Amino acid sequence: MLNKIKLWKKENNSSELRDRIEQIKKLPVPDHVAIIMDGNGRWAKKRALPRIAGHHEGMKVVRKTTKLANELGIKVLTLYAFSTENWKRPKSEVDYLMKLPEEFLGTFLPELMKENVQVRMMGYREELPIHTRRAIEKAIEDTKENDGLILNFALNYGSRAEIIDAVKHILNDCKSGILNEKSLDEHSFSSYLMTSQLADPDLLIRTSGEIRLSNFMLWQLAYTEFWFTDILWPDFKGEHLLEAIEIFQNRQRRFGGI
Ligand code: V0D
Repeated sequence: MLNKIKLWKKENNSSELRDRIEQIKKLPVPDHVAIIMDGNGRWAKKRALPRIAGHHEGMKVVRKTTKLANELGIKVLTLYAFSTENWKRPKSEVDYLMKLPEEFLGTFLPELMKENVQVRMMGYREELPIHTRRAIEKAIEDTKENDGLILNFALNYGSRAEIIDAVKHILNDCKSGILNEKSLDEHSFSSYLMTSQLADPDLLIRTSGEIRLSNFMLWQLAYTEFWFTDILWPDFKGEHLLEAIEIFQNRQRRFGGI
């Protein structure tokens, strides 16, 4: 009996979610959603589990979020998985984190292929362990012809370093005559960033209650709508993504109405 009620509840919830998805799809959906996936360590601590248990649970949420984003017609999902600051964490935690891309892709790459998802990465690849880098580069190669959602992992990424590198590259191109100083503007500057082929994010989500950017996409977020939530990343569910998008759509509507 209890099982029957649970099953009914589950089906009822998912049909409720489907209705909500259909409503959302009637209005413009953000093309590019970026997420700072914070709160994995805190989620684990609350349950007296090691931090890595939170990271592992967070990985499963990446899969579900990707699936829903694809279903909603979002074109790009950028996920902040590892910052250039995260190397300061205990070596054992970093070693575990660096195994997650392989585990994720080992489990979900066939599913991503079936869903036509294209995997990309932005960040400093050279500093990643070779096993991590190989797994990611294989996934990028295997999915490069897919024309559905772009799943863009920010991994060993830092925005200030990205901007400095762009400036250095620009100075070099000016010196060698590839670029004319007078033609440098916001548009041409953007083409030197790691996001050169991507539109700027329309919506930024940060979980776990911190209200800051933490060196994430400083240039690209200039006009982005922000949505912050206290929900910890491993607890982030489809309903939360839908809530963020509904709020985004309401803000757009008010903005358009003026
Ligand atoms: C831990 C929450 C998927 C944030 C999500 C190395 C912290 C789970 C990936 C992943 C991490 C990265 C690249 C790729 C495929 C999957 C991932 C890291 C951390 C940092 F091509 N989850 N995930 N990478 N966590």
